[in-house]
Amino acid sequence: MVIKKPNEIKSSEITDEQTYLSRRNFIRAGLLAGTTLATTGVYRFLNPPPPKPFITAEIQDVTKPTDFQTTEKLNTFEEITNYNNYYEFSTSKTAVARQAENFITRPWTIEVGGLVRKPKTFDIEELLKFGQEERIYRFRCVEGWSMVIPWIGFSLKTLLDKVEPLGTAKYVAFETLYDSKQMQSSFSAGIDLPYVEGLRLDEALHPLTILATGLYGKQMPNQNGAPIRLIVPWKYGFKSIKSIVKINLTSSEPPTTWNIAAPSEYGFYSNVNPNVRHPRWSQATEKRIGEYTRRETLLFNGYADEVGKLYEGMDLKRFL
Ligand SMILES: Nc1nc2c(c(=O)[nH]1)N[C@H]1C(S)=C(S)[C@@H](COP(=O)(O)O)O[C@H]1N2
Ligand SMILES: [Mo]
Repeated sequence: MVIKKPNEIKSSEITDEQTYLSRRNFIRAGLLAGTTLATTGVYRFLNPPPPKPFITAEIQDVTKPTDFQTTEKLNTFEEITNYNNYYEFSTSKTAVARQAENFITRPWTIEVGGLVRKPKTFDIEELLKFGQEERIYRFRCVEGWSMVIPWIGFSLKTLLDKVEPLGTAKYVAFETLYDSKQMQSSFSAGIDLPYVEGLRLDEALHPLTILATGLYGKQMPNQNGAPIRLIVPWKYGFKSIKSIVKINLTSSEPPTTWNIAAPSEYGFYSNVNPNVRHPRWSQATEKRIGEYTRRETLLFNGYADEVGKLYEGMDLKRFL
């Protein structure tokens, strides 16, 4: 196990807690005194919970296609599973793992419908039998931090092909489970729940877009969106919706959680773009978790060769 030096923990906790506070302040400012939040932040910074191991089953028969690898250093399992955004469980990144520890993910189904020829409800056990591949992707949160994560999963296209989208289908809408017995309220989370997201159909069908069922060779840890979540590596992390129970094909652009929460700050597209500022901070650089200096953020998170074509003729400063 990696034991972090105390000063290492402190510097990252300070930066990240501040970013987290500033992201949430839009909605909380009027509800709670800033000092309450600041005190919580200081408390968490002085008392970071220890990383704990999460045991999930190995996934068998994972192939490793050469086109989806990277030579960049991977983030550790400990980093990936103890620094999370999953507001249904907690708005503190370091508390999500513990809060989601007992999340029940069996039985689990995804209902796929809307503008399709063959609507179908898929059982998770069936989805886990779709050819599982390792996909090592950069992952960039809109807050300005990033990781490199060895996901396991399959192309979303594999699933969409089975339901046969109609010609009128132009978008794909996704929904996370909302269970008030296992999750906190929308009020506590500060965002509307259930969490919803969406993609244009061509984005959803792109070979880089996956439904992830695990990471580091194991089934998906609860805090990372068990048992199955979306990964769209060229978009800000909030597009990568967790613990999906519904997929709906639609003719018009579906509503998305962070756009509903703060429409002037988060758009439908949310492609990683160093040249377009968030209204309250620059997106030109990012902090790779585990590194000490910030690095340059890449257009489309470094996937411009693969996905640039999807946005030809679109003004990226307008379609946020
Ligand atoms: N249902 C749901 N999905 C979610 C979120 C969330 O709060 N709820 N957070 C998003 C954000 S902001 C990020 S950065 C990623 C974080 O994924 P990770 O914890 O696996 O790194 O999940 C995204 N998907
Ligand atoms: Mo994020």
